[in-house]
Amino acid sequence: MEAGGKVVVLTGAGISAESGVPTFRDADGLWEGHRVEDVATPEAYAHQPHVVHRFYDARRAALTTVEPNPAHHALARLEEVLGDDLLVVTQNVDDLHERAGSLRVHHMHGHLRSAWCQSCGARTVWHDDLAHGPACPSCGEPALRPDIVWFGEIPHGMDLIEEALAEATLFVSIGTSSMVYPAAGFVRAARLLGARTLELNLDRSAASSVFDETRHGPASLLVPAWVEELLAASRA
Ligand code: BV8
Repeated sequence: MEAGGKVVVLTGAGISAESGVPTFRDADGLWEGHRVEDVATPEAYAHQPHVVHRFYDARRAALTTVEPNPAHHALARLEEVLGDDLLVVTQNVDDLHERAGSLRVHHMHGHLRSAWCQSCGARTVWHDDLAHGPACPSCGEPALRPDIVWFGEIPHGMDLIEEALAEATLFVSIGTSSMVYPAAGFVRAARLLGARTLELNLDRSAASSVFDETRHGPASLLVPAWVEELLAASRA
């Protein structure tokens, strides 16, 4: 990567897999025993809020049992050097990038540790359960839902992401099956806009053929190696 280039990194569930956070599709289509459409859509929440809340309450509680892995730490190290020239766009709703020290992280699909009030719109940092209908700290209404972008809902910050892709000289996708849009389309946009593209994933994804380069292996090995390679090149 030439000096002064901007890097956009897209991460998916695969970067957190070695931390013990289950991925979506490695469990043959069932996700923690649920079909995605039964727990990750506004319709599911409208029809069976308790099932959806229990699904997210369990995942939010599980965050206390997992730690960032070397892949998260490597990206935080990269940010220490690149600063504003690095943006991590994550599809993940865990907080492992932040707990590894990354500051420039954009959660396009929301956060497990945030509650979104459907009465006043306030978003509140939230570590506990929501199924019992706690009052919104801002308006007092028992109208808190998981602050998650479900299927059929619009991801956060699409203009911010498109702007970052337009400025990127390098786009790196880590640990995603590239099955869900619009995230799965970012590599095509990045290529069209002139960036080099690299995929780091355990195995082939739906978009592997679109990347300039694809490396297969566990993120905890591939990501630190790639970061060291990039930093060595920028020092040369
Ligand atoms: C939208 C939050 C409009 C939930 C998530 C028909 C065709 C095409 C598209 C559509 C269609 N019908 C509907 C759509 C749109 C739909 C979509 O794409 N559906 C898919 C299923 C076809 N998308 C939407 O609805 C989105 N909204 O389109 O709005 C719009 C858009 C733009 C502008 C205006 C309007 C909203 C989608 C968001 C849904 N929410 N997450 C929650 O977490 O509870 S999606 C969820 O699944 C993730 O966030 C992620 O985005 C997605 C895919 O998951 P991955 O992260 O890739 O994980 P996965 O398990 O699939 O893969 C893991 C990978 O890691 C594997 O490749 C594996 O090999 C690898 N791996 C495993 N271990 C390791 C590893 N790699 C490295 N190391 C390891 N150790």
